[in-house]
Amino acid sequence: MAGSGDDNLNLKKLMKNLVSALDEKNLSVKELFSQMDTDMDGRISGPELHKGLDNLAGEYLSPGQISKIIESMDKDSDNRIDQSELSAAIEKVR
Ligand SMILES: [Ca+2]
Ligand SMILES: [Ca+2]
Repeated sequence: MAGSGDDNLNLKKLMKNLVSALDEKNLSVKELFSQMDTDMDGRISGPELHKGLDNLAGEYLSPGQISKIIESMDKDSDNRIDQSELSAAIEKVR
């Protein structure tokens, strides 16, 4: 039994979709970051990521999936994605 349910996330595929959305819109990582960081505190929080992925890549994800993405990118474990963490994650799929 797999039983992984809704939170079973293909992160690699998701990141690829995000990167192709970026390329399509001709956005740099910096521009992506500032579009997602709506309160401009220099970090992307769960709700900001949720909204950003929905807007940019058309990916509507569950809170559990969002936490997994943050976990996978978050190198300094502050539960937020900063610009270098985002760009490292994007470089990995390019
Ligand atoms: Ca923010
Ligand atoms: Ca972080």
